[in-house]
Amino acid sequence: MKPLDVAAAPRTEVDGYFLPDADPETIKSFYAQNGYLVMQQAFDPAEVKALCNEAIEICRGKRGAIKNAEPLPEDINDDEVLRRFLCIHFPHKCSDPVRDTLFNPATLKVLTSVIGPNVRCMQSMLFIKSAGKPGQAWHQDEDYIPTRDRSLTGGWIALDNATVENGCLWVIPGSHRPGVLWEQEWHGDRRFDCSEESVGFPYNDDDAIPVEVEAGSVVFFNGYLLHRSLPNNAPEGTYRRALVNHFMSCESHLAWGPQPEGVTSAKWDSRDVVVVAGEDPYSHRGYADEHEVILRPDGRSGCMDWGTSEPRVYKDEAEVASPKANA
Ligand SMILES: O=C(O)CCC(=O)C(=O)O
Repeated sequence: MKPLDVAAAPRTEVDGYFLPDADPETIKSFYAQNGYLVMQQAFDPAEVKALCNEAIEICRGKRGAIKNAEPLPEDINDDEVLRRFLCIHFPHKCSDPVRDTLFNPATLKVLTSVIGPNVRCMQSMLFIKSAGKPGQAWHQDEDYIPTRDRSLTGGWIALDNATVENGCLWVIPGSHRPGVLWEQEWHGDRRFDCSEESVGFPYNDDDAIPVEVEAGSVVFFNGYLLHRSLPNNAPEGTYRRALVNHFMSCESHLAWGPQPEGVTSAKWDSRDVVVVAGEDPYSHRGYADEHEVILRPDGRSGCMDWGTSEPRVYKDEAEVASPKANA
């Protein structure tokens, strides 16, 4: 694929790149086959700028405390603030401008085409990824957010032009189709953050394509699609910011988050959700507030296994600890 030429954006000739007036059936059919698509110009430059400014307010704690974030000195500038954060989960729960992105018209058009008329959001993630920050190894989002009907869909809003150099998303087109959740293991690779890596799948890096996009585009991807991002190797002082919202059908249960006591897995349905389109057949169950706005570890101060809390060691740390064993 030709590298992103920002001056020539939007892309009109490249498969999988659409504009908001696209035919919903064409969107649906490309997505069913490939497991991803790009909706260009979903957000205009003023909206993108406002979201970047809001990201600073969130990081500064102006929208409420961020769990696991260290207190910030009062006198540091915006760049110093942003460089301290890689990814904040659930910003839609503290910020109205972030929550408003869930209702973006171009986004709803794609979601109702690829999921169905009734759609809810359960998660958002604000990636800052300043120069030098790691990416996330190969994974499938349903590893983390299990839907019953495989309707999980990420909507990755580019807040900067996302390029190979600054760590755009990479996807393996069609890798969602087998419907298999591949095993995951610790990678020990400094290019990536603390999340585990999917292994044992029948594709290799040559099957992957970079999804370079202009700021304001949204990359949509299926919860079974293998995807990853590499570190931001662009010059110091630059960012690859993205706001990712996760959606699913309202019909599916969502066994995610803290399992309520006395509720079987079959009946477990997290109600910490926002209905963004259509109707929720379970609205009589009410809605909850379970998840906190939280900073995700980026690996700088170590990683641990989310299940066992055992420490995870990067390969270079292991080499320092036992240089002879690795000689
Ligand atoms: O933006 C990134 O670097 C990774 C995002 C991602 O993998 C995801 O949203 O699932």
